[in-house]
Amino acid sequence: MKDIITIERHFLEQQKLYPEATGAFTSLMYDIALAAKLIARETTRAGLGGILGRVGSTNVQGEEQQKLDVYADRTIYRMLDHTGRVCIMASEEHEEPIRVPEHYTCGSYAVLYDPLDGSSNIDYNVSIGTIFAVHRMISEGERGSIVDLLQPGYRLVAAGYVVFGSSTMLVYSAGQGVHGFTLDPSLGEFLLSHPDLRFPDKPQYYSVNQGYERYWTPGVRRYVEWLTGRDPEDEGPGLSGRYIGSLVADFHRNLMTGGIFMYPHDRHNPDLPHGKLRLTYECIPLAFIAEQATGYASDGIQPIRTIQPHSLHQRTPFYVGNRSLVERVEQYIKKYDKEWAESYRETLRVAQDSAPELSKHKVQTP
Ligand code: FDP
Repeated sequence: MKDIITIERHFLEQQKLYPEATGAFTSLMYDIALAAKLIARETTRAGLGGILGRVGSTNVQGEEQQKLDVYADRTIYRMLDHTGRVCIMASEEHEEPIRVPEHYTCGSYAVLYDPLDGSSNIDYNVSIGTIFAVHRMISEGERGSIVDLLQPGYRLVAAGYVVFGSSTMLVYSAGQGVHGFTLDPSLGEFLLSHPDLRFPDKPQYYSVNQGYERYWTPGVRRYVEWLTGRDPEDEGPGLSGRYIGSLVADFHRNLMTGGIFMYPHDRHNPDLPHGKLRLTYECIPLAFIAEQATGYASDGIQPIRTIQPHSLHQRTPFYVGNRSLVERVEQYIKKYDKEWAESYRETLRVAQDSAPELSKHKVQTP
């Protein structure tokens, strides 16, 4: 019989690699896995339980919240708030950082999460996901602060996502490669199904909302022409397109097949000149996983991992996938979108400089 490795066994084996470990991190990962199981139970029952549909409130991004978003958000919070392992949290569904209640002790980790990404797909039975990021506390004091949450990606301790699809998978990295676990519903256990995941060398797919093509800057447009074999000067890889419109699902498929996911800056929405995706909740954790799996993530001009976030809900252009494909888009933007790149760089610099609470803790990029 093949050796069955439960997620618990895997975490405990990983812990042995760090003789100084207290076990707090291992337990935190296990808490997150338990939250994932609870959310999976609700997502699979959603159609039956009448849980689908909109709650009616709107979140800080101006998006309508749906019942499963609320459930996922509360579940993750409740699994983490009382454990003594976390000092502060932030969720894509809340404008402000989430404090650990005063009557619970705080631990040394700051956790950010997007409880249910791709939520516009919920009503249509399309895959959705949860994304999480774990930082070590760096602020003074005991109960954590925004500074702990606004750390650049290269300081991450761990990150992961759960994809609720034809099966539920939890994929994570704590800096020792990327490992995927599939939930066996009959056992209620995540079992190691995809150890040491890496982007295949030969990519198959590109994922972008092509409906916005008319708003793209020349660099992005020419890059996609190259990707799809339409550049007369350079044949390119001629990739096939796949876009679910659910970041976790698109990212996951590309990790398994090789490819690139992109949500570029565009010019059609003055409120979102830097794209739609959130740096802290979505892009930093997926960038960490991508790099652990031999890939790369960029905002078009620099690695996502080196960006100092200036606010919790900051948006960023996002390109992630096989390293060679992402580096190539940086070259196109450098060559054809100079003006955009300069103004973007300047906006970022100004925003970072005007985040006073960060100045004391500003860290050098590696
Ligand atoms: P959603 O709005 O459904 O939550 O981050 C938000 C996100 O989904 C991503 O999961 C997805 O990749 C993207 O937005 C889809 O946006 P478009 O509909 O603009 O393509």
